[in-house]
Amino acid sequence: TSLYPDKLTDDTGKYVLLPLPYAYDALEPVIDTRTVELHYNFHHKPAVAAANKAEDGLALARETGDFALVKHYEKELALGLSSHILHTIYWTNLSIKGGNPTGPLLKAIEKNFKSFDKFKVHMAAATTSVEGAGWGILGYLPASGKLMVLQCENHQKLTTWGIVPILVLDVWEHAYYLKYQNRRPEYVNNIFNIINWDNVAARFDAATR
Ligand code: MN3
Repeated sequence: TSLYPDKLTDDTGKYVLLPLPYAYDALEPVIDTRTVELHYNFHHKPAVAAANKAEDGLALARETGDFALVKHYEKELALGLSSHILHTIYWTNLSIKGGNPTGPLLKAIEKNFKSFDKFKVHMAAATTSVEGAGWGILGYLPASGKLMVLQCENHQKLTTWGIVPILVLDVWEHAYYLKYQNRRPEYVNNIFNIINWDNVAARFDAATR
């Protein structure tokens, strides 16, 4: 894991779907096997294809000079690529081992949120109250040197340009509905038990290096 720990593209620049870092059932019982299987194959995977298709469409537009569909492809690219980036972080953010942050990441959380518990309440409240489908995001903004909690609607709205997301919690219904139905707060509360804080710390380390 180096500066940006996620491999989003292959050597030709095409976006690629990495294998999940664990088996479909590895997050049981917090996230059930079927949800992970559906989430990965029918939500993350098509986003990768959509991002590639959008880039192809834009390349063709540049070639032909016909930009009639430019708005369509720019929107598809923002949606597909943001989905690919966030899902790639989400999978690696999770591990059934769970735990708590330590070291420089813990220090930064305490500096920005007073305590880990206060951060957790803030992150859970922001994530639970995302309007519709979206994400709760902990990110680092190099320009201010601060960790921040963000809400993200869909995959691409309400972002803060330049922030480096280091912990992302998926609250699209596909991420929890089979097991939790409308009980989003229960899913959000339980997911804190399976955070891979070593992964979050590696991302924090890379972002602040
Ligand atoms: Mn999702």
